[in-house]
Amino acid sequence: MRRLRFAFAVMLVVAVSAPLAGSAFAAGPPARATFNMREFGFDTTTDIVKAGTVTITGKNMGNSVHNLVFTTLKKKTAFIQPGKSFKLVLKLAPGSYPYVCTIPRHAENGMQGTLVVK
Ligand SMILES: [Cu+2]
Repeated sequence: MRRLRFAFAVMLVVAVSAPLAGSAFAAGPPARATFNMREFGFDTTTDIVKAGTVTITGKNMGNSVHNLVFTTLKKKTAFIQPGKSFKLVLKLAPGSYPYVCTIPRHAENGMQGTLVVK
C-alpha cells in the first residue's frame, strides 16, 4: 500500500510538470530583459534572450553614473545618472554579445557580462 501510494505520487508529479515544461520550451527565451546598474555590476533578469527585436530596460540603482555598452554591436545607452532609467531596443541575431560599463574601472570591478541570443 505504501509503495502504491508512492507510485501514485510520482505519476501525479509527472502529469503536472510535463505540460509546464512543454509550454516553457515552446515559449523560448524572452524578448526583453532588465539590466539594473549598481556599484559594481548589472543585475539582469535574464542573460538569454530570443533573436529578433529585444528591449532592454533598466535603472541606475547606484550612486555613480553608469552606462551600458554592447561593444561588438556599437550600441549603447547615454550616461545614466543615479535614479534614472533607460531603454535600449536592439535587433539581435543569434550569438553572444559582450557588454560593459565604460566608466573607468567599472567593468574591471564587475560591470560586465555577456548576453546570449538564441
Ligand atoms: Cu558603471
